[in-house]
Amino acid sequence: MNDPSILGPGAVDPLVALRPWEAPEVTSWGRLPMNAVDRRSGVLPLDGDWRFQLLSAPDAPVGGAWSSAYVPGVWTLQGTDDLPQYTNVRMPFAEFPPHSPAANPTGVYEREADVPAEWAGRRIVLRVGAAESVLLVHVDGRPVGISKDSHLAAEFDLTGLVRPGSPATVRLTVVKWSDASHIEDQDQWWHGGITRSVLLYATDPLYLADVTVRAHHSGELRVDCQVRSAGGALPAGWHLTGELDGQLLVQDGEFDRFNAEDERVSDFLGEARLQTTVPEVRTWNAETPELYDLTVLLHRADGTIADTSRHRIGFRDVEIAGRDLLINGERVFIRGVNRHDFHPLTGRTVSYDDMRADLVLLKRFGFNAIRTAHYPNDPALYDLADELGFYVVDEADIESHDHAHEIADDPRCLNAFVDRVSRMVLRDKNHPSVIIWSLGNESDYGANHDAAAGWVRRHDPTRPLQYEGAAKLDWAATDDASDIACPMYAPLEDCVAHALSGRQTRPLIQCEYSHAMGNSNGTLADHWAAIEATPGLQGGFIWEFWDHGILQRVSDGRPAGRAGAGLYDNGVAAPGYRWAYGGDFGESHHDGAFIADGMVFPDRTPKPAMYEHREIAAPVRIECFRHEGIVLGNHQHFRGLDWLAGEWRLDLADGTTLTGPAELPNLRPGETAAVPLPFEVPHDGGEAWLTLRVTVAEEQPWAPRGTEMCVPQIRLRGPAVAPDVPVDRQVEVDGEGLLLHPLLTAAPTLSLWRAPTDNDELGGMAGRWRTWGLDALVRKVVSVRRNAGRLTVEAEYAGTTGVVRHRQVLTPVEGGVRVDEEAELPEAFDDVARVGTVFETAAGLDLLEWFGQGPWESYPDRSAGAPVGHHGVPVDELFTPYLRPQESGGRHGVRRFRLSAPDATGLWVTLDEPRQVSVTRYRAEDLASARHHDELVPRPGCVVHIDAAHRGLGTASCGPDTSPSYLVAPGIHRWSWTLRVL
Ligand code: IPT
Repeated sequence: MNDPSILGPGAVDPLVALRPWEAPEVTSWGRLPMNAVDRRSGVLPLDGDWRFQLLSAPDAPVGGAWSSAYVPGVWTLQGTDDLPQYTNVRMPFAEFPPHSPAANPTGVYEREADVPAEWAGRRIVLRVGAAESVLLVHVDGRPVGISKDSHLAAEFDLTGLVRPGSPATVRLTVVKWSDASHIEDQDQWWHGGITRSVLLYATDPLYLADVTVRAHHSGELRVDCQVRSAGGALPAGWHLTGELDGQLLVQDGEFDRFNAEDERVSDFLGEARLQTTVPEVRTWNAETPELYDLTVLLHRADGTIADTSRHRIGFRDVEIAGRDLLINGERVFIRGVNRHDFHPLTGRTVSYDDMRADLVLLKRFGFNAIRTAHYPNDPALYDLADELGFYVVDEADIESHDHAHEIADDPRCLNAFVDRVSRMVLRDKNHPSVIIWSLGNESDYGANHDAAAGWVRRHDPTRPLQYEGAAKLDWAATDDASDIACPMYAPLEDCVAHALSGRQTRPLIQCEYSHAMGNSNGTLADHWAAIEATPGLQGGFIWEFWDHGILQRVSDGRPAGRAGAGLYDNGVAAPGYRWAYGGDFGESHHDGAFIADGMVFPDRTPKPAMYEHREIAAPVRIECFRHEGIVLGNHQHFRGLDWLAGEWRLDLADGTTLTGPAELPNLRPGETAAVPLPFEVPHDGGEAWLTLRVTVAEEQPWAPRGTEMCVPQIRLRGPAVAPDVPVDRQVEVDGEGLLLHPLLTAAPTLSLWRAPTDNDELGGMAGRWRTWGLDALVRKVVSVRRNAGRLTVEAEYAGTTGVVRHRQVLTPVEGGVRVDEEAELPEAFDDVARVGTVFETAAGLDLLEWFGQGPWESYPDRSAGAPVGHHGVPVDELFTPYLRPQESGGRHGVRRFRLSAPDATGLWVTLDEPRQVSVTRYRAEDLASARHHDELVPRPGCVVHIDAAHRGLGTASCGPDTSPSYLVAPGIHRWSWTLRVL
């Protein structure tokens, strides 16, 4: 980056000469200390188009040809040839730490900043919101500073370097690969650029240097304010005041001076306190996030204001008592999710509105906690978490996954560890939402962690600290860098056993669990049943919120970037576009679709697993049905039920639905009460289900009135059996014993396979199925026997390592044909995807109506969120467009269904008992052979699966498989169904 135009001929740039990209000891140079003073007003924003050039290496010469790049943004999504790359654990380059590759894309950003004339005499500061991974700063050709730590801001004092009233040339050089990349080895896309806003601000030379708020749920408030003077003593009469929701706070005592009281020391660093006790304080918690406005004012002797910092604060306490994590003395459940800063068009640059939309969605789906995986998130995220109500585990930007062992104990990285953790704490300490600090992710455990832990425990004793890498060595240890046992993907049985062992010493809250890759999150409800029933277990953080698909043009493989706005809907990219995952940008070194493992699609459309979570987190639940009525319970920690409204719905098997208003009793948290039903339950009508539809009654900052919060349900009556009446008619079959039917284009045959889910593939099941030949069973008819109107077809389905005997008995019944089936699986097929029937229908049957669980997709081990009822969904909307096509669209517990054309013709199927059913436009092999959704060609008719048994989904792509009760056993399976024409 030797640039004679600004440095003079032959000059060597000292920032480049230092080669800071291969110097782990150098975490910064010239960078100001991190602090929590609010600098949102009176700033000069420098966002927008900057002159830009991409060098091949940080020491390559800067040329004369400039293009432009938008700030904030990553250049990898802005038309350069340096494209995004996805790797998980392994580094994208071969060099060992602290080295980086010689080919090292380096972005040079430059623009003029018009420093306001009225800033004369003031202290002028440049803030770069975030840059990855090394930032070099020059102003008017002069070196100003260096910063690493890609997800926190870097500030530099430009006073004396720039002239108010004149433009200054700001150059920001961003080196993509460095020693720091080795400790930013998170499971996400690699990008390069400036990802958060750049601005200038000015202060009085005597200014607020930091503000530390301690607000307890007792109402006690202490605000410690540091004041610094950049070149003078504190003049007499200068003082602090504060305002708390309009109430005046006055400075308590004199300034404590931190630096020498020696006349030769010309600057001043001191601290003073504001304090008060708020009577009848409204405390902060994630359910009722009460905030107070606090303004800290630094006054000159004449009372004029020299500096101001505004905060929204919450009165709350976090403590660990025994093995319980308490918020304001309450043991709360942590219903968390891991969230990255992500956007499908702009990468790691996220807008305030996008972050707000993330959090609003999470609130509506019952989440109350976020782990900022795996770095400090955009500052606005914490403001939103304070306001909307989330418990935040704030995580430092440290993940050295590929070289974890060397780095955790490498003294050259000691500074980086302490720097990254302490800067996060200094920035975020005043947020009531932040309840736990995290030392980072997947970085082994070494002395560098203990150093950082020591710093945090000294600086902020008001919050616990967690680090998975420390606690995993012994969940019961009491002397490591973690106050919480926070495993990842631990088997549920191990968590329960630990809690029951008598050895537990600290809360157990999984930092990652229930890996949401593709069609996943099996057994989530079982987890929560155990968590709620087991003292010592308090919840966890689902991995993760986002599918990080980048919107990509299919024609040339380029990222759509900001021009892609609006080119997606309902989780699906517009024609000509797709959601890119690892490998789609031509990378030879990548980890494929492992980047698509979220609860929402890249456009934030919720996946069906979100509804599962919503129900598991239901604030109000039906406990049981007793003579006196339905017993309801309040499952919140702090709130009554007054903000909610309810409506009863009764679904009878005969299709009758009754509704009526529900009076929700104003229960305190943990209370239950019986409530009457507004209608009589009819005495007959077979199966009967009662559902309470709970909605928001009082508008919430995150939900308008009427937003559905949960649909708890209870079965009031079991099914009544209505036998089919055999009739005297013939059933038609072809020469192979396959049913002939005018509406079926493929006759019902046996199916044991599904398009492998990501869990099936990565958990090894799909490989076994292929070895067994389940994806290409060869059917051979053995016998066709007719007995009166009834036809018995015996067949064998041969895989490569076993044969399945199958019998179909076809009986003409009133209105149609009854199909009784039996399949006998050899012992060798001890874990198949499904045992059931598949057939295909003629085109035109586009609406599915069913009585069973819905309306969302559900599977045997993920069916808590889909209530039983009468549902209707167009066939095209039944399918969930997981980024890598796979088994999708299933509905659990289906008792009967109709598949009809707009003129109401079609077919009608009743099942012997609640079964797993799917109706899509795709055969399993169509799905299994596609890499992306846009490659799928919908069939005109429907592919219908009716399963006697369907394997659970589990989470084996990263973590435990489904539990044994959701596996499909070998041996004999029987099922029957009746097909009628409408
Ligand atoms: C774990 C990581 O912490 C997380 O970043 C993500 O990679 C997740 O798994 C899987 O998607 S690490 C894993 C090897 C246990």
